[in-house]
Amino acid sequence: MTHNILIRRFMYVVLAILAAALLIAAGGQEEVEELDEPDVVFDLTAEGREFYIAGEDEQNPDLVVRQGDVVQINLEITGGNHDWVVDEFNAATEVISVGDTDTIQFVADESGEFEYYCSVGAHRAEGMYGTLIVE
Ligand SMILES: [Cu+2]
Repeated sequence: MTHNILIRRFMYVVLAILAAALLIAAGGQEEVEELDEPDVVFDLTAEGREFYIAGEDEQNPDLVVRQGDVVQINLEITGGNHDWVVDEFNAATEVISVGDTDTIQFVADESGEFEYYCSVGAHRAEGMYGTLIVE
């Protein structure tokens, strides 16, 4: 009897240690996603087949940055489901819905003109793209 109780207590201790280790591992992974200090930030909204710089009227505006910039995109969806993607920099937000936001960062380490677009459905073919200019 006493022997069984000891084994049971031992198992509880082992389980508690495993649970603590899992919590620590999970916490460590979240820290990896911490953001750098950006050189340039764009607050974008998306609805219909257009991106906008928040508060401005121009549809799918040129986004201009300097080579080497840490670029931060804060995307807010104001209609439909969309994401924001630039293939050449492996930059892509999640596909998100009305009222949701997602933030990504990437380093614009190559100069030139690159297409940013929405990868949802046929949005890109229907005109939901613009130009990221890296000077
Ligand atoms: Cu879209």
